[in-house]
Amino acid sequence: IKQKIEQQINQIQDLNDLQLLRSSALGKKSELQGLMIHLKDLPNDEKPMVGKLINETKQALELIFDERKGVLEEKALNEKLEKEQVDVTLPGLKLVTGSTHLLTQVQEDIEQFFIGLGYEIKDGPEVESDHYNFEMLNLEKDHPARAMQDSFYIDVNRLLRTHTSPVQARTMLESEGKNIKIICPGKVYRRDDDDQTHSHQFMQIEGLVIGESVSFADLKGTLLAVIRHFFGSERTIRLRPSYFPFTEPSVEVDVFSEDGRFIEVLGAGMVHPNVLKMGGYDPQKVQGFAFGIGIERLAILKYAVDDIRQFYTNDVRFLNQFKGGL
Ligand code: FA5
Repeated sequence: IKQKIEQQINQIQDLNDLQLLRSSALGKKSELQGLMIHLKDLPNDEKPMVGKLINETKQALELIFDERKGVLEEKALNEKLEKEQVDVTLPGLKLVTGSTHLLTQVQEDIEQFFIGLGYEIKDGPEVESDHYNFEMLNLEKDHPARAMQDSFYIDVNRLLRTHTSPVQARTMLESEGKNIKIICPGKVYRRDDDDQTHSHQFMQIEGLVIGESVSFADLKGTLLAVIRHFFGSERTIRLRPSYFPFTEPSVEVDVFSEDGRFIEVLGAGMVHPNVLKMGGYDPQKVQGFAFGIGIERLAILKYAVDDIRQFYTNDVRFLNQFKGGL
């Protein structure tokens, strides 16, 4: 019996098969166990000897099973190691990662600048009411200046906001007469014809400061500081008088481009007394300044981008140039 089983053991190549053989060779229904049962039929003087022989055979087989198990386990481990071997000299796969869009980088840079000056960041709805987008900013229904910002209306009273300035009105009402120092970045929409510097959808960063003795000099200093921060002190810039119904006086800032012309980057001014009043502030007691910066225009001027549409066409060859951050 021992020889027969030993032969079978040595032929087995698989750990599962070995386990099966072990139960059939040594288990309850095995030949050896059958002999044990028949022990009682033997003459008394033969019983101890035969019993001993059966037990010794069992023990010897256990050992052989264990040994074979060890051999097979080692073989399995080696095969596994062989299969999982890593060739560190193979060329790697190139991982293509995304990155922050240039416009977001510019937005975050300007945000950080204003956070450093103690401004809070606000948010406002892109679908806005006519009331906030125009009326609260001193542009009644038939005001001719509404034509300055041709709009996408959704119904009679709602439109895609044409600028981030409605957030001024919302913040004033929320603040209930307290001092204000906020910026609000976001998307805006206009029925402008797309060209190199105009898009029907673009981004602005609104700013609003209200408090006692806020002056035009503060506005000028703030605008100069943010423009110098972004473009450096070498860049030629121009402050030019302008007109907005919600500020008086009003100005615009132009930055000199690489191709030799001034491009307008922002509108600003001292908050109009009517706007302060509608927002719940007394123009006799407090003053305010506000500005609206075009984010695309900043990026165009700093990186000599030749066409605003480059920002929206998602050509990775364009986007990859700005992967490393500002
Ligand atoms: C306004 O939108 C005013 N709300 C700005 C303002 C805020 C004035 C607070 C006073 C106080 P304007 O239409 O000029 O103004 O737009 C502001 C800036 O947005 C422009 O200087 C320009 O940088 C950018 N901009 C305007 N139209 C477009 C366009 N179609 N495509 C890309 N950028 C634009």
